[in-house]
Amino acid sequence: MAILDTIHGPADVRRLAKDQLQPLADEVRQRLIDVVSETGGHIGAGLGVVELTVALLHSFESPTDKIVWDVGHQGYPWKVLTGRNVRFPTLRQPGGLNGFLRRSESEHDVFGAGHAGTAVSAAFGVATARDLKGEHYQVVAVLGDGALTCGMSYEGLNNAGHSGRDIIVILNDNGMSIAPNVGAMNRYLGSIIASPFTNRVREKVKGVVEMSSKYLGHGVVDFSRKLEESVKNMWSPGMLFEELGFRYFGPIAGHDIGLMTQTFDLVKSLKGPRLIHVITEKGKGFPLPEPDLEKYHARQPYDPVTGKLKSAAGGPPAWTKVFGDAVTQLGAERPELVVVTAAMPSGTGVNVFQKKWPDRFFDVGIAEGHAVTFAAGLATQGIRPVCAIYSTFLQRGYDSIIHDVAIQKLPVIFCMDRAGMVGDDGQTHMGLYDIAYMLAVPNLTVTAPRDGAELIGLLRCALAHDGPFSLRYPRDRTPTEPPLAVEVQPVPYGTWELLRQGRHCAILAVGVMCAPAVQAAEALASEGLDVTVVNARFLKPLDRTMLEALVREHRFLVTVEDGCVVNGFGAYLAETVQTIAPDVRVIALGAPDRTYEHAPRPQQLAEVGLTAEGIAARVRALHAEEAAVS
Ligand SMILES: Cc1ncc(C[n+]2csc(CCOP(=O)(O)OP(=O)(O)O)c2C)c(N)n1
Repeated sequence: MAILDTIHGPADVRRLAKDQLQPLADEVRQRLIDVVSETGGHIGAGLGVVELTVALLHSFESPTDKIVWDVGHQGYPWKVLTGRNVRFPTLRQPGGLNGFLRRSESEHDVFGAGHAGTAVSAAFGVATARDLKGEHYQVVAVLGDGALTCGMSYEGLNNAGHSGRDIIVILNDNGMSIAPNVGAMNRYLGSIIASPFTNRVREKVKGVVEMSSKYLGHGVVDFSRKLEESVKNMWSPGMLFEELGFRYFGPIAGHDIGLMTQTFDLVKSLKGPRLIHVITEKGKGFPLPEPDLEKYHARQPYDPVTGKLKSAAGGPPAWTKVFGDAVTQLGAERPELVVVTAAMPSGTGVNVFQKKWPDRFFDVGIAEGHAVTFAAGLATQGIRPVCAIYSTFLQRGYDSIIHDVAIQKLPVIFCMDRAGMVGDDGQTHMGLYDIAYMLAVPNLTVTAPRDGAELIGLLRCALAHDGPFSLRYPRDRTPTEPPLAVEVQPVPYGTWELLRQGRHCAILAVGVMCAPAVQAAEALASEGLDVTVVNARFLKPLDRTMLEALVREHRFLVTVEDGCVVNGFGAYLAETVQTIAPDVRVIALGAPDRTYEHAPRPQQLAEVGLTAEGIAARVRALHAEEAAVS
């Protein structure tokens, strides 16, 4: 790592001779492959932008110039080259570097992210602030072609393009979202790249760049005039962006550092909104004999030489797999069942359904709001859509859930993966908020299964129910091997399950919190404390019959949920209990009101006491308090 060892920040990249830039990129690529082989992480996107990152740091002056990356999952080379190389092996480790970019980590991380489609809006905000304050620097948004399936990216382009402000957008086009990219824009970008005209233009770009270096020596005015003429010739391929108010440059080869630095130097001397289209290869240089583009995206630890995954731990299947298999099996029984996903076919497990029922499967792109309203439209015509979207990303679809689905009581089923503590993706991906936001939606049934069999039973219940319905489950393995869908009966609508009868207090556990709640009760029983445990699988509606029995027989109820405690299930239950049994206390255990750092999920749960020991400790203390009062 001869050159990389001398790089402590962007200034060190800028002082390198041009012929040192590609060797530096090669070292950065190897560094990524080596470190991520130990830590796991989003390797594919980072490998694709190594040269782009070097070129950006060479042509622009971060942190004076502001580079805003979309998502931030491609930010590993950026971290390595902006002073975080020594700490890079701490990536995604507790207390170490985050897997995305964040303001608190470095002055070079202008805008934190994790969700897609925010870069243009954020960069335009920065550019507007610069102008309001009369300052002078470049603002650059870097986004992938996947981000061009996000409505928000167009809202930003529409606003920025019209404003005429100085802003540069770099479109990093690798043809991939996580899965192969989808949609008309994807086809449009593909047609730009494929057209013979574009190939002529590409040659022209080279010509202009070469000419610019010559003219730069002779005077800027002359240069600008000639440049303007030549640049006009390059405009046609990106007509659509031009119509939006951007000057389009490209497409250019995104692994050619020389061409990129020359193009960036040239484009930054111009004014107004400009868009540079670079073509890159996701996962470039990753050592796998068989390219498997989707699997490059995020990877568990692997062998750095062969790229093969290190052996995974055995045990019951992941919730994602149980759901994917179940919805596919149910698809055979229900021809009207379709699946909608927002760019996450394998992440949500529905790639199994996609293979079996391609005509009943819809990947709509990174467009969660659209996914939900599209599903609502399907539901108006008797189709039964299942929306498979991560808890954190469904936040984007909230208005559609209320306005399009719930008010019209349409039978859309929401299956929220990655609900609860999310593990090493960290704060931007936390699935802690869905219980709170879903409980507030009128007409919506809110549920959480405690194991794979119950997930299937709840899906059956959802399909039999004429109205919106949601299920949530975490990024984890299920507690037990699930049965086949044909072997499972629907869960009776609106019912809880009594897991253990006691008398001192009752624990109402949500979904995966049932197992630690039962363990806690068993531990407490050995101390003489007799605790009831209820599987509160319907968070809404509440099982009023069982609730009335519980408040008759217990002095306090403890709710346990893998979600934010603010406005969670405990708060919802307390609102009812205070009207039917004002003397009964409700104590809510969940994630306190703060953000959570990346760490393994068990560690995150332990931190907030959502373990058997944590629950037992709280119940023991509450019981002692109660005993002291009475
Ligand atoms: C709102 C939202 N939905 C889904 C995701 C999951 N996700 C992370 S990266 C990604 C693909 C992004 O594709 P692109 O912008 O082309 O970047 P690339 O990975 O190709 O570099 C997706 C779907 C997300 N981050 N945010």
